[in-house]
Amino acid sequence: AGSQEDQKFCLQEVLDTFKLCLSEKKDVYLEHYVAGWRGLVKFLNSLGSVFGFISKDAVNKINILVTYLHGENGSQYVTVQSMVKYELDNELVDLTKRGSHPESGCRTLLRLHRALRWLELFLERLRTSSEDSKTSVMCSEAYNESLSQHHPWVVRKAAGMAFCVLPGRPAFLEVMNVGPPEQVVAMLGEAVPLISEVYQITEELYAQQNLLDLP
Ligand code: 1PZ
Repeated sequence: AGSQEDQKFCLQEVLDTFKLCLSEKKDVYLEHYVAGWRGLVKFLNSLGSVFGFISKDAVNKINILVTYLHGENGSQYVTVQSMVKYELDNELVDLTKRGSHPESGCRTLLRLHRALRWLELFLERLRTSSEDSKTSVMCSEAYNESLSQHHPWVVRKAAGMAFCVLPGRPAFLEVMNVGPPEQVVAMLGEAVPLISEVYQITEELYAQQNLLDLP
């Protein structure tokens, strides 16, 4: 029963984990990347059970990556860069169609990576929006500009329905547990560039290795 408190989302926490993501050489630590996602899932769950099908998929992908990270080859999974190199060198990735490695770290992370772009676009809209803006509109605009391109019609339809029940902007900012709206906006001003940097670094790595369309 006490788990409700433990589950409480705090934007600061997510911001902190994304800050920890980048090494000095700008490698992305998988441990913190995954922790950032865990925080986001907590937030999603606090918005209600309509989002269950989304958070379930995210949790499933987080768990796949954590299993690699804590597995016998865990040392190869410390950063996204080392994961990509290890999996490619050892032919552990299905490159063109699904085969013997349907749950590679590379393809699993790619799904979260695409969702991170949605998050960046959405949070930037939220940050710059006026008090009476609709979160559902910001959310679906961000989705249509990013993640939706990778989703089949049924998923787009279900996502669109879920967006409709998002709380209004004031309630939404409240759930972030940061304080008054101005403070949330300030924190978003810090969070969005960080998320964007992590996204860009991963995007460039995947582009270089031709991994952006992994099945
Ligand atoms: C605040 C409102 C939250 C809206 C979240 C917007 C994203 C909508 C995504 C809908 C995903 C639906 C369920 C899963 C679909 C999967 O098919 C795909 C592809 O994976 P594959 O089938 O190839 O294994 N999964 C994804 O695209 C990953 C989606 C992760 C979404 C995480 C959202 C976290 C939200 C944080 C909120 C602040």
